Amino acid sequence: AGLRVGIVGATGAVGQELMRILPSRGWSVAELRLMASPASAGRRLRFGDEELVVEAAEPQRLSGLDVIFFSAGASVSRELAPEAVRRGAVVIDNSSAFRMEPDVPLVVPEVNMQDARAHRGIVANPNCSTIIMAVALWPLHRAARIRRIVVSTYQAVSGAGARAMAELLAQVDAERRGEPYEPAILPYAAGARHYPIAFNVIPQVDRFDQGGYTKEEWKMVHETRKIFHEPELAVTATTVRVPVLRSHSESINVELARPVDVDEARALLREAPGVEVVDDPDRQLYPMPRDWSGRDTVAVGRIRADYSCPTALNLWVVGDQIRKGAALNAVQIAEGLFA
Ligand code: 11C
Repeated sequence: AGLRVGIVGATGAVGQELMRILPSRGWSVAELRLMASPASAGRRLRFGDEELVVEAAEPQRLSGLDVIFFSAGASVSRELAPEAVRRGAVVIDNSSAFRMEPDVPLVVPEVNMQDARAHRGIVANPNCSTIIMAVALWPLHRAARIRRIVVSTYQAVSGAGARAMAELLAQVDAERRGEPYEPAILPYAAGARHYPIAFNVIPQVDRFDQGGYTKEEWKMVHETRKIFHEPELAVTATTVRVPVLRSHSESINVELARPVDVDEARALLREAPGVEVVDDPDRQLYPMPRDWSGRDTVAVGRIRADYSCPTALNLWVVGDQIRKGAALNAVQIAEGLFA
């Protein structure tokens, strides 16, 4: 018999991706229960040959399931994930609600799957920008210990959800028609100000937090330290939203404990699980978000010596934020637990 699976947030971008990924990876699903906000209850969604009705996420609907993927925001997870655990399910939580709780594992399977096995009901899925960076940097850390990471992101609107993707397309249409429009979602929906993302770049992802950094920037610092088991690791981030529909890109400068030349870095990354090297300047080959959408791996290119520092490298890293940055990573965690 297969697993009884729940998805809370089934109508969102990540929920929809989960529904595509599960059958494509050969999951045998005995039951799939789709849940979302009351506003989405009653919607019908296809899963393989079946049409399933979305139900409102409520405590009693969390019973009788083996694994529940939560992707409906931190407040829903805070309210319902502990309830799901009490009712016997393992929760893979895509929100930020529990990531930094000491007794909740924060897991990128290529890096620290062993942490997931010590769970007490909830396993947290990291932030998308963090996952993409962690997959690419872990092989370098294992081989030559990272001393410091300086990262700038180029994040697709998909990170802000399906509504932000629709907003970018609508703004491009309005711009072409020369019509006025009111931005409503980016940089973050609850914010006091919203800016156009069409033909623009917004140096703010999520709300501002301590020290003039955004929450997204702090997530890249704290989550990377937890996943790598390196509580003192030096990480500094600038996170930026760009008018790309899907897949995040990151420019990373990484300082190591010993010199690693470009050939060694390429070899380490080529052998690493979940990584693909696309790096041939002579043929103008490097990863781009358009090419990497829908793919499972994290791509690394533009691997260069940093001539300003003998132990540092520059990398360009691209990953599908909805897939490896969210839904696929969650599914891989579940596979590691239930295989
Ligand atoms: C973005 N990284 O691109 C964010 C979305 O903590 O799971 C994911 C937020 C999170 O806007």
